[in-house]
Amino acid sequence: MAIARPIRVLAMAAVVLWVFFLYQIFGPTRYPKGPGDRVTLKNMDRDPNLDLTGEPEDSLHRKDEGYEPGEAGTARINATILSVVRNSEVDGMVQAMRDLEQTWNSKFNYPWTFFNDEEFTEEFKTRTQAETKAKCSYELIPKEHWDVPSWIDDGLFKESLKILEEKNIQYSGMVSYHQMCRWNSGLFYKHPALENTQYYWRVEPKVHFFCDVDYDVFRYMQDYNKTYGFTINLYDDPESIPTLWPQTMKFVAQHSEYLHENNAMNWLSDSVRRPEHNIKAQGYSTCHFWSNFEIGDMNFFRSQAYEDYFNHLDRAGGFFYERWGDAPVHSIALGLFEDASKIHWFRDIGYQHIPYFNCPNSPKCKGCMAGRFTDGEAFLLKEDCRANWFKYVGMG
Ligand SMILES: Nc1nc2c(ncn2[C@@H]2O[C@H](COP(=O)(O)OP(=O)(O)OP(=O)(O)O)[C@@H](O)[C@H]2O)c(=O)[nH]1
Ligand SMILES: [Mg+2]
Repeated sequence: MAIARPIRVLAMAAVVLWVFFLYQIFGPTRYPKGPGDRVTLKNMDRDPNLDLTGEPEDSLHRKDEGYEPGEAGTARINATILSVVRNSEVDGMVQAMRDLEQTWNSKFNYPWTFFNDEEFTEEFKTRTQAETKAKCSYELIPKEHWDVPSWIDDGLFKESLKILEEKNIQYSGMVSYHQMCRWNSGLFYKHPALENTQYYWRVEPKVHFFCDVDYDVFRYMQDYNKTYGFTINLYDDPESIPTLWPQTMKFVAQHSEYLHENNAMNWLSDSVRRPEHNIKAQGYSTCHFWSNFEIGDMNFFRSQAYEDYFNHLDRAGGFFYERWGDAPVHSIALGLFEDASKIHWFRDIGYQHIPYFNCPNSPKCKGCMAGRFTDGEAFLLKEDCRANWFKYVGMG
């Protein structure tokens, strides 16, 4: 039976439209391509990772200056790469080590220190040590640093876990996740194995490093008087920290002497961008340095200000009754008690912890796309808080 031509054309058009419609829904996610697109970066004219990135300063220490493994490495300063990790994550740890050794540490041979709440297995030790010429140490976290503290009410904790899980707060149902966040917040730098160590670089299993870094990053921190370095700057889930800011304000009211005159309060309390986050977190923007990457000076955490702040938070119970993360806790303390000019964006260190990247535009980088913030769904783009850091503090 012959079909009239107009009907055929209409049917064809319907098929084409249908295919286009399916492609829009199931096709690849599109990302901002550059200067014209400001989905992520409302306050930024242009993502700085699209600009060519070099090293941070002229005077830097290089691998030929005495960084051989062992005693011969006299140029190394008092620093370690560190990781708190489970035996079951050995594959991810080996992969992360391989990336960091290849891009940086094989030139400088800084020691690795691994922490665990259980004894490390022989397999873990053998496989990680095989990835580096540097010394690896394997440390048990003392029970009194890891256990849920005595003042946490068991019944209230169990009830809180249920509520947190109902709110779908990631990992909030795992008691160990709460313990890990508390340990990373206020206890890691008190481990006896770090007693004589000042600087640390925190690494998690499965993270990636993309760019050759050809200078001693720890020496950079020391020489240029930096306290803390980050790569990724994010919004947090306000539901995980509803009383963190009110508790912080209570502490600050009692200890205004700890506020630094050049603090980053504006970044912490911004309500212009994502006002609903500020409201839910009761005055906190929720912006934080993503602490799975941190390069820091432990003297900051060992200061009286931080000690008092951590103890105040610890007593308030929010590591357990809520799901306070070490990222907002470190970030709030740094933002309030430290000179903001001592906090450094390591824009030249290409980095990924799923699902976010710091990906500079540099011939030293391989395997990540300059300026890409996420390879996840497009809705994640709004989690980027770098724009506010640059707006209120700068790019130093
Ligand atoms: N030893 C030990 N390490 C832990 C435990 N829980 C978490 N960790 C480590 O703490 C770090 C953070 O935990 P993750 O599970 O990566 O938490 P996250 O980064 O918020 O979540 P992901 O997105 O799944 O990576 C990682 O280095 C883990 O290996 C634990 O119970 N024991
Ligand atoms: Mg992780």
